[in-house]
Amino acid sequence: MSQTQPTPTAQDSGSKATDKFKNVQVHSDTSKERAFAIYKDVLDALGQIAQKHQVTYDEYRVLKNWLIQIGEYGEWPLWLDVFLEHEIEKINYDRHSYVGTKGSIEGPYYVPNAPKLPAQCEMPMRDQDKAAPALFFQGQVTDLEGNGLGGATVELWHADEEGYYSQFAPGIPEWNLRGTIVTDEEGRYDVKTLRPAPYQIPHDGPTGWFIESYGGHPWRPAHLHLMVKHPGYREITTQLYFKGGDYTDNDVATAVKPELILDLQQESDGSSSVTYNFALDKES
Ligand code: MBD
Ligand code: FE
Repeated sequence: MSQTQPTPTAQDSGSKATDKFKNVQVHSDTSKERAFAIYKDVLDALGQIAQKHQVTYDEYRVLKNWLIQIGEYGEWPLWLDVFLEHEIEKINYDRHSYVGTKGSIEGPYYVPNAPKLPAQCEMPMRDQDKAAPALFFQGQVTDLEGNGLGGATVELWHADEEGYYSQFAPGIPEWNLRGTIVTDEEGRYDVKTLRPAPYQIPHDGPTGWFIESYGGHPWRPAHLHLMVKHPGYREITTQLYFKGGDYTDNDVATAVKPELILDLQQESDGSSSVTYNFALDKES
């Protein structure tokens, strides 16, 4: 018998993402001059947009209401990471001359300090997750010359076969499909997980109303989230996608890069396997 779980809602996942974010200390040493310059440009741009489109009072009140709702639903982490984070990621990548593995957005559902797993491992999962098609994901973390980085950590997190992330939907074990894989002496890892499905961002709240209002869709392509770290090297936050998968060329979050698309080898038993290596730039 399957157990009845409370249905996950946008409000539920949103407020969890907001609560988690509020627990992180955030700080920026932005000068007053720089803050003023940015605020002024934001306000000027908003004013110009209002002028250009001759925004009505009804539209202004709808905007005000929507801003209030997105806060009350806790959906600022969701909306910002879906619609703005990719620009911030690009700016901060292009500012350097990185040549290692490409990054992508973190999204709202990262949780630090996932339990450590050995280089060869299976992701923590429930029996129902084991019924989904398995994905054997292996590779090596190296420096730019290809030398293996032993003891590097590969934090992996992704949605289950129903599209839910542990700690952001009810009834899922805390660290389900989350782990910190520690590479072996040669920097290698070899992990068994499940192949995630295309993912609908929560769309029964204000982020969904926003998308509906312009006739868009709330889908992201199936993806794995990763954070790769080794002392002395640039940390990489990235995502991996699947060649030929739905929405790979039409991601609501605009976070797909060609270098991050996996070409899976399909096995006869329905499982698939792939090798992906991470090359880390030296910390500058
Ligand atoms: C996700 O899983 C995600 O990766 C992003 C960027 C936004 C919402 C949900
Ligand atoms: Fe995600």
